Amino acid sequence: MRRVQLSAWILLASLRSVASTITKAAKTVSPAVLSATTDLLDANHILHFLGVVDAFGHVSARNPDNASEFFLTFSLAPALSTSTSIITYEIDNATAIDLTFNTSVKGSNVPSGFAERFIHSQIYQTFPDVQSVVHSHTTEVLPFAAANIPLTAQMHTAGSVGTNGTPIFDTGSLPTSILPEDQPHDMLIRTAILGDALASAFSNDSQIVLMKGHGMAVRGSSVRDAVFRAFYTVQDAKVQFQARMLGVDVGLTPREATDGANTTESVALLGRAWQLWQGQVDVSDLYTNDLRAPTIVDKD
Ligand SMILES: *[C@@H]1O[C@H](CO)[C@@H](O)[C@H](O)[C@H]1NC(C)=O
Ligand SMILES: *[C@@H]1O[C@H](CO)[C@@H](O)[C@H](O)[C@H]1NC(C)=O
Ligand SMILES: *[C@@H]1O[C@H](CO)[C@@H](O)[C@H](O)[C@H]1NC(C)=O
Ligand SMILES: *[C@@H]1O[C@H](CO)[C@@H](O)[C@H](O)[C@H]1NC(C)=O
Ligand SMILES: CC(=O)N[C@H]1CO[C@H](CO)[C@@H](O)[C@@H]1O
Repeated sequence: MRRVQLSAWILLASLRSVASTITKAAKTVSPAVLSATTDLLDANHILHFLGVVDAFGHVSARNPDNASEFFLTFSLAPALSTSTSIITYEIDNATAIDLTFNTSVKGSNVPSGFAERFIHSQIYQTFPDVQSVVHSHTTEVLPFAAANIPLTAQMHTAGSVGTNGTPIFDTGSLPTSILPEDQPHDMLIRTAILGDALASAFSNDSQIVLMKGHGMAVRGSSVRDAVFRAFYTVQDAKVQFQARMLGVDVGLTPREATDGANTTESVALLGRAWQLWQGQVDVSDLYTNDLRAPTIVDKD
């Protein structure tokens, strides 16, 4: 009885503190920005929970109120991000404007960003329809780029992988006009010019580009969509690898891939996945989304 009272009290106190933080944060941005940044924090945590990112990798969202800007955390492990980590960037040359939830911190006072923020800026610049971008180093996709075997859609949840084969981007084959000799050859996308080269590797058939020796870049029509595509690209790589071991590499037809993506990336099915993933990150103390209340409350 005493324990029940105590834990109910702790629950109430923590809900109250989450609620007061949410109210404070909500007042400083529009409802559309609050919704996008809430999903962005969840995306950071969910991609880690699902093993798509580790200490490295990142996810961003285009500003729904201003298509010339995007949101991306400063340089830290995605699992550890909170609202105070989010920076508003100008797409033009991935320039930091301010901290999204404390706009008094501006320009050079903003904590330093990811060296590879140009992956995000240049994909947004090249594709006006893209609302979210994921970059990860997920090991399951790496053998395909190494072996020069493109991924193809193997299942309906991975229709966005496409059927012509994902493009494979290789910084090793870029001319010196794009990657000069005096810049690091560490495969990182450190400049807008390199970001443009990566963005131009995308094909109309696939939402994914494999990055040789490095990872992948994923485009999405929303934050939830980009997370869904990134996770199922990794699942697809596992299935394709195993299918090859069985001596086949059949995959879906173009019609099956297109219709499969249309069905599984619908708001209803994305919502079902998102609800599960939110519940999973909510029961781990590692992740804090201070922009929303927890989905699962203690039944004690
Ligand atoms: C949209 O963002 C750009 C880049 O930060 C900025 O120059 C412009 O003033 C913004 N537009 C509005 C209407 O706030
Ligand atoms: C773009 O940003 C980079 C790094 O932030 C900076 O070194 C470079 O001078 C900028 N380029 C332009 C054209 O503003
Ligand atoms: C915003 O940042 C400034 C400078 O770091 C700090 O003094 C202030 O307390 C912050 N405001 C909020 C609401 O966190
Ligand atoms: C896509 O799915 C929606 C339902 O989510 C359906 O109404 C629509 O006809 C589908 N479009 C295509 C091209 O299959
Ligand atoms: C790479 C890519 O996605 N290219 C184009 C695909 O087709 C549309 C038009 O339907 C273009 O806007 C894209 O840029």
